[in-house]
Amino acid sequence: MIRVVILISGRGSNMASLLAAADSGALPAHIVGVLANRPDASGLNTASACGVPTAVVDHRQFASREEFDTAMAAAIDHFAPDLVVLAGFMRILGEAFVRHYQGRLLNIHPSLLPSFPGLHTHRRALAEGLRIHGCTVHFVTPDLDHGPIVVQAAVPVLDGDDEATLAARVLAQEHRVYPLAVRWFAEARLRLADGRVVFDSPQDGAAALIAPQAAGG
Ligand code: NHR
Ligand code: GAR
Repeated sequence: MIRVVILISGRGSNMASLLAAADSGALPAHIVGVLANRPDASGLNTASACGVPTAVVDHRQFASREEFDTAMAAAIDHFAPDLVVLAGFMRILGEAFVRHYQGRLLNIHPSLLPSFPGLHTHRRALAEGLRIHGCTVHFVTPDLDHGPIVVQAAVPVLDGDDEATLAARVLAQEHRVYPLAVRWFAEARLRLADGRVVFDSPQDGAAALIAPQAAGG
């Protein structure tokens, strides 16, 4: 089984979905550690309650981004992971860090990339009057939210949606696709080669999920 480290900044519901998948046997991976850049990240308590070791590397304790990145990488490498998973992790990572984990660093982003890289994606989707929104799992590259795409899930934007209702609809799909992507990686069906995503067995379109409720109306 591959060793996985999860990086969080807050609630950690995506982390919890991965822990649940690993616990149930649906995800053949050993989640060996959860790291946060904020001591108050509530997901740390969830991880501890599941018996997963945790650590905090508080970005405010470092004079520069590079020093934070170096300390975070040391804390990660202590767990000797095969895969590092960003799950609601809110610090931009530098080129040296990203290069160190090239091909074994995944992120989940709450938009259908390449639309809306960066922050406040649900607010921006509503402001643009989008009808279809969603989430993307991608390999992390130095170019923020522009790494090679692994899987996306789409949801409708409904009349009357606000940021909270739309975020919740997208989050439900995040909890489907992230365990799926990590499982493909764990089963060596997914890898990065020459900067491109390669599936070693055909995914039969499974890397494009349309939420069931999209069919209604
Ligand atoms: N780092 C690199 N190099 N490449 C990516 O693709 C990354 C990354 C680090 C994080 C997650 C990303 C997201 O999914 C991610 C992808 C934080 C910010 C941000 O602006 C933007 C995108 C993402 C994460 N962070 C502020 C910063 O100054 C801090 C914001 C805060 O603390 O609330 O780092 O959306
Ligand atoms: C998720 O929606 C995730 O996609 C998003 O934050 C939320 C974290 O929720 N990530 C980003 O915005 C990264 N900048 P969680 O902590 O409950 O998994």
